[in-house]
Amino acid sequence: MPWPTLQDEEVLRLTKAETDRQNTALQLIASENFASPAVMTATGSVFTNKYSEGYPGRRYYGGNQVVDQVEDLARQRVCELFGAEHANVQPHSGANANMAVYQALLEPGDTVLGLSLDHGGHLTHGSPVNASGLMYNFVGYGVTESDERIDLDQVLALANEHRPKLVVTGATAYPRTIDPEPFRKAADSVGALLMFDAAHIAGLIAGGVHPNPVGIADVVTFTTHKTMRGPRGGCILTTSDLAAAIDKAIFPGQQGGPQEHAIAAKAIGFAESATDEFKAYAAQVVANASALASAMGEEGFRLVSGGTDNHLLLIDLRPFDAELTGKEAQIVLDEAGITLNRNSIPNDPRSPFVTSGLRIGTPAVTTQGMTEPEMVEIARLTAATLRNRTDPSAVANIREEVRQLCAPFAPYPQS
Ligand code: DSN
Repeated sequence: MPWPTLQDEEVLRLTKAETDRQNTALQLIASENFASPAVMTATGSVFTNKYSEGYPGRRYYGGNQVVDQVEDLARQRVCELFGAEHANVQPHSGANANMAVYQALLEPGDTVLGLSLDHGGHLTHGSPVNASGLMYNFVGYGVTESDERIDLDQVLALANEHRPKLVVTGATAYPRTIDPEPFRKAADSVGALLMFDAAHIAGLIAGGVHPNPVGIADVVTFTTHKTMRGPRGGCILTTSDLAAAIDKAIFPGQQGGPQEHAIAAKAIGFAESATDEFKAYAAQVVANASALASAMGEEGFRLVSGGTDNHLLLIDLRPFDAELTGKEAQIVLDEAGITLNRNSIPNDPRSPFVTSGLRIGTPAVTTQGMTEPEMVEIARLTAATLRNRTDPSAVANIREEVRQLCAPFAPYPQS
């Protein structure tokens, strides 16, 4: 039977429009990046056609001789990259990875320590509206009022008071290095296991610019598409003794058929992350964030914790303009081609839907080749947009400046 000849003009038009948006605007969402053409080709490969429930050598369907090799390749590459004993590369997302870890290590109702969402954690670290918070008894720790860094004394005190079975660390909106060692100590002090959610910083760890929690935490989860710059998806690294329980919790516990096209792309992403070029990339991500933080400070913004050690900054808008909310800022910046997300700041008086903060990340702009001088420009354009937010023609002029800034750095110029 011939293939359908339909040219889906609507989807083609939308794909072109999205490519244009990505090529001509600033992508500053801290969890986003640009995947390489090789990674994107693998996600559109014939592996998309195959069902392969189970694991290499232990599948429920036939025809998995090649799929087994691609999944083994991905597992082997990521274990080498991080020095892990065992990897599960099947999680469709970071949320799935985290839920599988809980299923493997906990019973419903068990107590877990996690960083509160409103202090930079993640939905799956026990938010009451997420399955993690509904199924398990999460106790939240936070950042200190004085330096806005994770309150390690509080972590120890809460561990002692609540005797958790699992301590979770890792964040989505925390601009500082997370040292896994104090969390290991807190977990050990009460005989708990330790999970490190490295979703945001996996690429910084792979690139050697942040401490590697593998070998310190019992389980490390991460996503493959943020600083790692691979395809969308999740991954779990663990010790040999927890491997069987983790694998069982992913399949059949949380998921059915794995997405082998994504796993093929993960294998490519892991190989890309093992190169010297990626090490230089990871270092530049951090250097760019630091330059952007200094320039934003010069423009009158307050940086939560006073700066950044990683790929993101968290901005408190109130000293810049007490009336300006994160929501309003996000909307007008998007109009100017500066795409980022509003974010709660620690102890934010506004709701999570409105917020007093912005989260700004450098992984994507660094992939496209921008360096410190462009960070100064981004700070200037951001401040100018917010100062002129009630003047549509000023915002339109800034959109043109953004287009010019991005032109030499288009990530997908041939598309
Ligand atoms: N959506 C991700 C982020 O932006 O950090 C977390 O899952």
